[in-house]
Amino acid sequence: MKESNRPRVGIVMGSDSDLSTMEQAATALSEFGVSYRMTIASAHRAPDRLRSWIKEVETQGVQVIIAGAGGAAHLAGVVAAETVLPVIGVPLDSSPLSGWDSLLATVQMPGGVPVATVAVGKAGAKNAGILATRILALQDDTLAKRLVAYRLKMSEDIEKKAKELEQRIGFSGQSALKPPSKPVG
Ligand code: RP5
Repeated sequence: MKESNRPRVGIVMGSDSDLSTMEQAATALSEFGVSYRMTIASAHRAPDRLRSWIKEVETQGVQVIIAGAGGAAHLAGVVAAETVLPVIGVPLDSSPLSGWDSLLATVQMPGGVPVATVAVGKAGAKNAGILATRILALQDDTLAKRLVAYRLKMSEDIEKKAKELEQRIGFSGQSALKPPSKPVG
């Protein structure tokens, strides 16, 4: 495999129904220019496939694995049991319990088998991509610079939105943010 084609992050999810959420992780990685490989490999429905995918991406040079699953979400934990690469777990809100089940299943790992668990759902998937980039940036100055620029842009965006809001309301200051007073009667 050509060096430029080597994936640096592996993304795995338990089902194709997780894709619309896990795409957020892929988008974040793409924005920072981080190459990845993405697949579906359930811990429960296809454990052999999961095991061989982990071996494959390890051989390809992947340095961080992001695993997202919903319900009885053992995916990230099983990945962490099969590799010594850092594993980021994304609990998905795909079940009738709205992600409480996957949050607890992903975060409550036994000592010795760490999974860095991010927020439930889309924000978690996005943060998983950013966190993976931060891990890679420890040994990659270009990525570190992109992360600094990203953080700066976030705060500039807030500044811009605050100014727009203050202008729309007509004046700036604390009172602009007060809720309207209750109607009488
Ligand atoms: C989990 O079960 C998957 O990660 C998914 O979030 C959930 C439902 O899967 P499907 O029944 O939609 O395939 O293993």
